[in-house]
Amino acid sequence: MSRFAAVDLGASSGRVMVWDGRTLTEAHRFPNGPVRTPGGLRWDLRGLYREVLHGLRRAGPVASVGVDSWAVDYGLLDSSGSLLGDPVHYRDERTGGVAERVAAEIGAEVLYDVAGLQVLPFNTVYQLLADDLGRAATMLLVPDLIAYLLTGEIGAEVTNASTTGLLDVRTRSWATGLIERLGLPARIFPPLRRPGDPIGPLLPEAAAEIGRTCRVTAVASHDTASAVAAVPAPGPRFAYVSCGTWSLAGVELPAPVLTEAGRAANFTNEAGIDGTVRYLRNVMGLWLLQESVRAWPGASLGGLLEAAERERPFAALVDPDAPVFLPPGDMPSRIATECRRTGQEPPSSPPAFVRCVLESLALGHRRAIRQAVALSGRDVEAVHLVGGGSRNALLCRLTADACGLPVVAGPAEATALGNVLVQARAAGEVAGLAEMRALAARVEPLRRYEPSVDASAWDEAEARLGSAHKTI
Ligand code: ADP
Ligand code: LRH
Repeated sequence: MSRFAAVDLGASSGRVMVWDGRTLTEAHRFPNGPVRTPGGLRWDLRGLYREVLHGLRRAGPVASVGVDSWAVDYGLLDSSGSLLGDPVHYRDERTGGVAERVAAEIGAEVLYDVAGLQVLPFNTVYQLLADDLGRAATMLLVPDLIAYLLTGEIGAEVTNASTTGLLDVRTRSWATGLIERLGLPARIFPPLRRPGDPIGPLLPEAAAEIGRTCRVTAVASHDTASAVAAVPAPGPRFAYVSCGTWSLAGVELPAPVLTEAGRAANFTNEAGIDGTVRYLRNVMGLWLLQESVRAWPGASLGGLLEAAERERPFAALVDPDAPVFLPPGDMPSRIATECRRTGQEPPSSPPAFVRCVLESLALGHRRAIRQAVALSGRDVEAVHLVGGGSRNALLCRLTADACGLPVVAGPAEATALGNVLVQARAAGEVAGLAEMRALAARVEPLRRYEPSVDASAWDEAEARLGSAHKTI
């Protein structure tokens, strides 16, 4: 068995992981997050690239490396191939009002009918419309940008391209008609590549930094697509929550669902591997917890979660998807304001805030999964919760109770696993998606949480939250 490396850039941390055919080992982990600059909220691309090189140096010899990251964000290259500034962070405010303007001018249903994408204010299409593209020759999504720095090759991997809002969901090619209609320059959209396609060998400069060479292979470069590829489900009757900075909750389907009901519920049809569709909704995710913890100097996540276990259930609930939670900033005070606005006493201590966040998130998971099932007709018997959130036992238990379904937790590094398994498959060392999933089921012990028998408390909690909230 060859060794394969995954470069997996999450919104809160990046890592380089190595797969040897049986185990996944961490070679390097580093923090990631937004940087406030005079030019807006941005990602430190050069810093990230430096960490990637360092991680690949530590990874030792590998046959191939694949790169995945969070979706939607991009860098622009000029005609000489130089980067025009650091990528803008999707939580930057520059897209305020753009989605509404496009909906008024063209019609949200026109975009949905072509791309099948949920409306999130930061979808690439809205970012591009808010950007200055005058000097841009090429738009590269973040993983494609890292692959470009490593190899000099230009391309757009299709799973992540599906998060732009500009990929035709039926043909999986750039939606040229829509691009033209929106007045975006067709020249900036590079040729598409698919998971498993070879990208190229390392550039000599990159190989010198790493101390050896290898090839770079396209993977499912949208981190959520890689995570779903590594959901350790034995058959098709599963829902998933890919739970990290965001919770991506939904089902895997053989074809898109482009109904008006799905659009109204803001469900997305993102591209998965092998022509599958990730029919899901974004739930605000552990961002709510990360940003809360950031506001409490000296607090430890482990201690807070333990204390949250003992807090009174359902003391306060917020809609996790309220747009007010999207930007960075003081999260506890925003949660408290939301509680007051909805006639509830705000939590009075950090553990009480954590309890409020986790119960609210579990309700968000319930709402998304139940809607995914109803809108797609897919019958599910368990929820697979993968990603860093699978290490949060309280969240897993609350999600099982809220959904009324067993939760199977793990792997925590599903994204990196999906990344390396696609490379192993491209190298002919793994047979197909079913074998990938069987391997994913064996990398760490999976934890199973059975739902409590009495779901009435969650029905009441959902009724309390109401359905009239405006969500992201
Ligand atoms: P991303 O890829 O979006 O950066 P991850 O999948 O790495 O996110 O998940 C990060 C989140 O996982 C953290 O914000 C934290 O809430 C949760 N997490 C990670 N490790 C643990 C742990 N040991 N216990 C509880 N939660 C954890
Ligand atoms: C998760 C994720 C998600 C996107 C968001 C921007 O990391 O890729 O699927 O919606 O980041």
